[in-house]
Parts: sequence; C-alpha cells; structure tokens
Amino acid sequence: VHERDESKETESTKQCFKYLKMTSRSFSAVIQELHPELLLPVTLFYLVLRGLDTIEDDTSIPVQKKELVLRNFDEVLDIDGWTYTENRPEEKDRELMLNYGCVVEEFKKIKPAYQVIIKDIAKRMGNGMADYCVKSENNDFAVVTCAEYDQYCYYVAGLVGEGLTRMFVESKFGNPVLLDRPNLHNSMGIFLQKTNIIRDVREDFDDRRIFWPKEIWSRHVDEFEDLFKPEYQEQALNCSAEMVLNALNHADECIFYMAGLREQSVFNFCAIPQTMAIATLDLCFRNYSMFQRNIKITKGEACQIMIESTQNLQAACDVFRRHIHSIRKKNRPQDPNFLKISIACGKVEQFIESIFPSQ
Ligand code: PS7
Ligand code: MN
Ligand code: MN
Ligand code: MN
Ligand code: MN
Ligand code: MN
Repeated sequence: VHERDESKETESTKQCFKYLKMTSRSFSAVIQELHPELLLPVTLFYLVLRGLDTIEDDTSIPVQKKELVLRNFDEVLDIDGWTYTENRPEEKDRELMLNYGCVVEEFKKIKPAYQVIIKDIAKRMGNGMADYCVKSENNDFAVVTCAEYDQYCYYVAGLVGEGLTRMFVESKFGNPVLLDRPNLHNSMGIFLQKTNIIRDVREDFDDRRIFWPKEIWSRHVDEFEDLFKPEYQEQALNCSAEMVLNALNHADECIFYMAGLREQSVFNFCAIPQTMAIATLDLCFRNYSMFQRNIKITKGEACQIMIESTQNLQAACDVFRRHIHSIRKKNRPQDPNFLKISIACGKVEQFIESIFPSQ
C-alpha cells in the first residue's frame, strides 16, 4: 500500500533501511509496511534498540565497559558520526555499530516529539539492561524470581510497547486511551519477549545465558542443565509448560490492546508478531525438541498467519483460538500445572468469546 520513494532519500536514509533489513529477521517486513508518517521514526526506534541489544548480547565486552555504554546510550544520539568498534568480529550487527552515524544523522531529522520518545525509552531500557548485566556478573542467575523475570522483560520489551504506543498516539493512529492502561502496552512487548525466551532456551544456554526464572525451573529440576538431559525429559516438558503458562497470562491483555487500534498498517504491525508468538508458544508446548535445537514455525505457517492476522481483529483472534485449542489438546493431567493451564486457556477463550460471540 505504501511505497518508499527512494529517489527522494538521502544516503543515510538508505543506509538505515539497509541495516533494518540486515539486522532484523522478524520486524523488518512489518516495519516497512507502516504508514509513511511512522516508517522512518519506527525504523530508527528499532535501530536504536537493536544497538542496545547488540551491546547487551555481546559476552566478549567486559561488564564495566558494557554498563557504561548501556547507561549512556541515549546520549549517543547527540554525537555526530558516533561509532562502536568493540563488538566481536563475528557479530552479525557489527557493521551497523561501526556505521552508527547514519542513525544519528536521520534521528536529527525526525519530529522532535518522536526524538523525545526514542531517547526516553533508550535511557530507561539501557539502565534496565545494565542492572541485569551487573546482576549476572555477581550471580549465576540474574533472573531468580518471577517478579525479576517480569521486570527484565519489562525493561527489554514492555518499554518498547510503551514507546511504540506513544508514537502511535503522537501520529494520531492510536487511540490515546491506550496510554491510560500501561499494563496493556507492556503486555504487548512482554508476551513477545517471554515467547522468545522460551523458544531460545537452548541457544541462550549454549551462550551461557539463562533467562528462565529459578523460581520456575527449580520446581522441576535441581540444576538448570538437567533440563537438557534426556533422563529428565518429563521434568523439562513440565517446566516448559509452566513457562508457557506464565506467558499465556498476557494473551488477553494483548488482544484487548489490539482492539484499540484503528489504522490498518499499525494494526498489522502489532498483530503479526502477536499471532506469530501464540503459534510459537503452541509449537513449544510439550515439544521436547526445543531443548535439543532451535525450533521455528514453518515458512508456510508463518505466511498463513500473516494473511489471517492482517484481515481484522476477529481473524487474528481466530489464530489465537486455534492455538489455544491445540495447547489444550496437548495438556496432560500428569502435569502439575494441568489445571492452571486449562484455566489460563479458558480465560483467553472466554475473553475472545466476549468480544466476538459465536452466535
Ligand atoms: C522498535 C519494532 C507493538 C505495542 C531490538 C516489538 C531484544 C522480543 O533472541 O532479535 O534477542 O535475537 O527477535 C522493535 C509492542 C528491542 C517488542 C527485545 C524493537 C510490541 C531490543 C519486541 C526490537 C513491542 C530488546 C525481538 C521485543 O528481538 O530476539 C521495534 C507493541 C528490539 C515489541 C529486545 C526483543 C525483540 C523483542 P533475540 P529478537
Ligand atoms: Mn534477533
Ligand atoms: Mn538481549
Ligand atoms: Mn538479542
Ligand atoms: Mn539474537
Ligand atoms: Mn532470544
């Protein structure tokens, strides 16, 4: 629907879009379809947060150095030609960090209201990431309680939900009431982050990073690494089911949030990642292969979901319903959380039923 006019773009604009495509598997497509008013601001928001995450994720950077850059990352946006050279050579986003001046250049040109939002979120996310990066230095497990798990996910994703919502409202594409209920936009981000943390458990553990809260995994195994041993398969499945249950508790708020969106490109931008997330939770639910290798929904399934979730809210809810139904079918009475999972599924189903009654 919306076409970029590349002939009117400066070199640094083109570079920003190049880095968007290079650094994002999942978001570049949905961002590129956004309404022109939001296209560049959201692209820059993405690249700023991608910068923060590239530093957070790079385990070769000493914690003291890392903490300093993370806490001051918002100020980078005032420094012409800023560049970051400390990432390891094999880091896939290294080129963006070396060439970060193009982000700074474009940032200066967007509406001041968007600049304020991006800087505010970058400052708060950077400080939150720094807190957890210091915690993980002093402790084997940075994320012990479920409250800490929620707080970490709030810093790295709930805040993205807040920033995007403020941008939607600023552009008049979002209903200002979305800002009165912070739980709703926080849940939009946290639901995606928790799904990512569940799915990536193996990859993260291989990088010696553990995000699953000890409060949950210690109910199933004595040591986190036991989750990956075949003799603890049943415990691992029950543990991952409890993680899925924990994430499912955000689903109704995500649907509620999406009901407040009016503009089609903004709706699609929000709905596609959410429906992909519920499909991913379904894929992970009682699927032992997630402890052995990286699992992903198939291209075909992703395409189907993309088509459905961009029709309207009802079609997006159908995707949710289908996967909730599938999770229910795989739920096992032997699982200590059988009842809680069943109730959580019922809560989402009832919520959808209350907006779209079946008869
Ligand atoms: C600004 C679109 C739509 C109200 C870079 C989108 C990592 C799950 O495993 O690379 O680390 O490689 O797949 C995105 C709310 C955030 C939350 C967060 C910014 C939705 C830096 C996405 C994305 C809010 C911290 C995926 C949260 O990372 O994972 C923009 C509404 C970035 C959204 C991180 C995670 C994103 C994430 P991995 P990914
Ligand atoms: Mn990624
Ligand atoms: Mn990270
Ligand atoms: Mn990351
Ligand atoms: Mn990554
Ligand atoms: Mn991940």
